This record gives sequence, structure tokens and C-alpha cells, in this order.
Amino acid sequence: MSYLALTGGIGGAKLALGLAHVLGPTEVAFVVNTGDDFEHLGLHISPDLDTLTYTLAGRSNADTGWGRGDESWHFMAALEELGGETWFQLGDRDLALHVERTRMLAAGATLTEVTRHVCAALGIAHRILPMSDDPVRTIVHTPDGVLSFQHYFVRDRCRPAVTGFDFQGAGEAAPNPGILKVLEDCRGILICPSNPFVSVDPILAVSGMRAALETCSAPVVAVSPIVGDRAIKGPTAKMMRELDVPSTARQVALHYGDLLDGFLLDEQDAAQHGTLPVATAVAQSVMVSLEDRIALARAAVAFLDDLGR
Ligand code: FO1
Repeated sequence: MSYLALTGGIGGAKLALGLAHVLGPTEVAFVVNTGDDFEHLGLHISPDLDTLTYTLAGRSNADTGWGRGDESWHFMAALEELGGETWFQLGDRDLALHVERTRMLAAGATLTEVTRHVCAALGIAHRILPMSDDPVRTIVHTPDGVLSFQHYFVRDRCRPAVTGFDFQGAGEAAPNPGILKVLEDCRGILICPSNPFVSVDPILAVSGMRAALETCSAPVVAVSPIVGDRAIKGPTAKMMRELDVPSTARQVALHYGDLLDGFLLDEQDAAQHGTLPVATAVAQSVMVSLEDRIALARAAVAFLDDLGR
């Protein structure tokens, strides 16, 4: 029996690290958003897969949350000299991962096979499962037109106001079979404190995914990415204001709707405990140290187990 954790982005990866310390490789599997993937400089880049991979391997950049810690930037400097596109920072060592992934995909490997190969190479025993091996691309709608996700998030630094999102290809994409396998004997499903709109919704948009999660008898718990009406990291609260919904933990629970059996609030939002249409629990969800990550993982698993009784 395994737990399944849905994650994307930096906030999700923090809790995923806590889960990986609390649960063994056969006890939890990670479902990762690939809607942020894009082709750049001729390379296939999978930011959320790489953020989780580096985080579980203990190789991530502690300051940015993305890319590697032990990095140098000669490639970017040389690219700048050539007038190449440098708005998306690729470190010299990180570059090797993108080159090798691109080579393996071109040779016919699936994204799941590439990810398994990278995890083995970096000593990660936990299962990191792309949400689908088929292409899905998050498109951001703004008053001035549409943007690819990385243009919105990195090039334009999340400045444009969002009016909506599309997940191109999601309707035709199949859920990773590895996810369906875990759901056959699943103890609980955890939605990590990732951005609900651009990290979790792309996963739920994959054809048949939401139905598979709902059909599974295991309880579903989401950890709030909003604490005290603001996002711990990233543009979640800003997006909610632009979408004209309250930037509150409660609103995130309503956003996930009847998928949820439980919602984990931060202590700062304890006043909302018991006022939501789903069961709630309260824990410290601001993760600064590894101990914070582990403690939140324990609280989330305990909540899932309570709901599963
Ligand atoms: N995020 C940035 O804000 N600036 C960057 O230059 C950048 C480069 C980058 C390179 C590799 C990678 O795996 C992630 C990178 N990210 C960068 C983060 C990435 O855009 C986001 O983490 C996800 O797409 C959304 O969570």
C-alpha cells in the first residue's frame, strides 16, 4: 500500500522532501506536474521534475529552490556573448540533465523512463512519476493575450495579470500508468502546498486523472499553500486576487471542491478550522528547516490515516 503525493514547484517539493524522510520508497510515490515543461534552446526542460529530483537528491539550490546547489554559469555567460536567450538561467551542471533528457527522449524513451534513469543516477529510490508521458503545456491567459508558462513565470516574472489558464494537450494525455497502479492499492492521496492553478490543476486536467483519484477509496487531503491570506512562495495569492476570488486558505479548499476529504490549515488560519465544507486539521505549514518539512509530513500522513479509518 502506498500514499500518493501530487506536487509541482518549489513549495510542493519542500513537503515532498519531508514525506521522503517519513515514508520509504515503497510507501509513497510522487506525481509531478509537467505542464511547465517547454522546449528551450533545442532542449526539453522539465522544471518541476527537476526541482523535485534535485530536492530528494539533496542537490537543490537552497536559495532559489530550483536548479542545483553546486553550480557554475559559464554556459550562460558564453551564450550571452553569442546573443543567445539567457532569460531562463541554465547552470553548467543542470545543463547536463537537460541535454541527457533531450537525447533520451529523441531516442524514443518516455519521460517516465528518463526520470527513472535520472533518479537511479542520483541515488533516489522514491518513485517520481510524471503526471503523463504525453505532452501537456500550461498556457496563461492575460488581458494582453496568452503566454507560455515559462514566459509568464520567468521571463515576465509573474507580472502580467492572469485571467485564466489552459492545459494544452491535457484532454488527449493519458495518466502515467504508474499512478493508476499505485491507486489500485492506495492508503491516501496528498496534494502538496503547490500552486493550485498552475501546479495542481494541470495534473487534475490529465484525461481521467481526477476520476481515477475520486474513484480510489483512499482519502484525499490538500495542504494549504496559502497562510494568513498570502502565498508562502510564488504567485498563488496574486493569481487569486486577479481571478477575483478571496486569497484565503478557505478559497483553495473550495477550489479543489469535492475531490477533497480533508484540508490542512496552517496554525495562522486555525480560526477557519471546522468552518470548511471538508474536515480540517491544523499544523505548522511554513517550512523553513528540514524538521519543519518532516513534522508537516507526519501531520499530513496522520490526518490521512485518521480520515481513512
Ligand atoms: N525560475 C526562475 O525564476 N528563473 C530562472 O531562470 C529559472 C531557471 C530554471 C532552470 C531549470 C529549472 O528546472 C527551473 C528553473 N526555474 C527558474 C524555475 C521554474 O521556472 C519554476 O520552478 C517552475 O516552472 C514553476 O514552479
